[in-house]
Amino acid sequence: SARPGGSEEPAGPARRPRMRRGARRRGRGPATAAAFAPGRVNLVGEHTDYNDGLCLPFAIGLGVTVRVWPAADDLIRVHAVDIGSHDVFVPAEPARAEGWRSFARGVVAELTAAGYPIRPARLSVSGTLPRGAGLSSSAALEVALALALLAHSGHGEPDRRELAPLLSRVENTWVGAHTGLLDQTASLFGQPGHALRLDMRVLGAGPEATPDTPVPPGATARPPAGRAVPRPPGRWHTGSPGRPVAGIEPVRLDLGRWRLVTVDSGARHTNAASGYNTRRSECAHARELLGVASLRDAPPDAPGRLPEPLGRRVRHVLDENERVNQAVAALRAGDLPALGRILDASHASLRDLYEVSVPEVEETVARLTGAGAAGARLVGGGFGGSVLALFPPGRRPPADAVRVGPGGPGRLVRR
Ligand code: GAF
Repeated sequence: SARPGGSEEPAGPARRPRMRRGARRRGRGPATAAAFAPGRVNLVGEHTDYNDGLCLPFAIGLGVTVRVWPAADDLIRVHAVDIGSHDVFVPAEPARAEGWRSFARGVVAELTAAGYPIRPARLSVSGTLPRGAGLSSSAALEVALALALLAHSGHGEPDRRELAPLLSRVENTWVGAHTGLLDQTASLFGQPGHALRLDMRVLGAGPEATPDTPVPPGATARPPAGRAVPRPPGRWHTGSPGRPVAGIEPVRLDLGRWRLVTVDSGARHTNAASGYNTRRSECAHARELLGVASLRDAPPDAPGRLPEPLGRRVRHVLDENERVNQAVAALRAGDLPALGRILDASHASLRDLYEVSVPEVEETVARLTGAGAAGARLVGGGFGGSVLALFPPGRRPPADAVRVGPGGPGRLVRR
């Protein structure tokens, strides 16, 4: 979600979609690298990623662009163009910082710790994603930073399976949001024309890979050694369509004359400061009481064996995994009315069982349903952000709706 890190995070507002060309030219000469990374919409499968579960996101056309120039000194200087803010730090040892500054510092620190030292640089960050609107502006920022900085520092195309958990550690260790891998995976692996059915157990994004609880300052969280992640043989896939990746199943998203739109509820949120981390701890507590390593293994009668609210939380996770499979079946059958009903059911569950909705989101859902949406639900971590809605032919979405469709993955772009 467009989330952790707070209101200052440097992806630009949606209403100013154009990049500022001045930043590119301001006497700096050609950039040595530039990368674009998209935000995402999750069709269904919310709060399942950190429970070893299933998700169905697609990367969207809006995103974040990072440009890099050589430095004249030993420092990294970041210009967040859209908010007119700056940061300066030492690449070998970034100190902690608040708000949007934690992202670049965290990405540089985690890449360095993983064996990819980052050269001094001047960076500009700009974008088209609304911040804090549930469309994953944070992950887009992390992915664009990583791709641009790796290219600038001569490391070439990374193993993207390695990159997703690394960037999730930035959220966890530097930003303080104990998120899973949904957003980074969507931004790194998006495929035009497709949603991605993600099996987080195979991708290794479960409770072990991304910690439930705060990581001590200065420590770098590592996935446990020896965790078996099935990997396809051969050189790593760079996000180009058609290359198989274990745990990622592209599902054709053919909407015909139907439309998917998002509407910003106007309620800003950050995962670090919302109830997100509490939900995650509740799932950890439920696992403990049930004696299972992950909620993917929870038996169907598990909700009834737990005290509330844990029973409701687990009921949501189990049903939501099931809804991902139902949505895949509906898409394959071209049954868009069924997809609409699945969106509604997911929203009801997020509101009543997982309890992550807020009044502004409820008003937005009601407005979209009133306008004729076949289904509408909050998207991302909740506690604010955007609502996703599916409109049948002949029904007009409200004026503030933004049409969304599946785009490509984060990538190096022309400088
Ligand atoms: C946020 C998190 F970043 C994701 O990891 C995921 O948990 C999502 O909320 C809820 O599905 O976007």
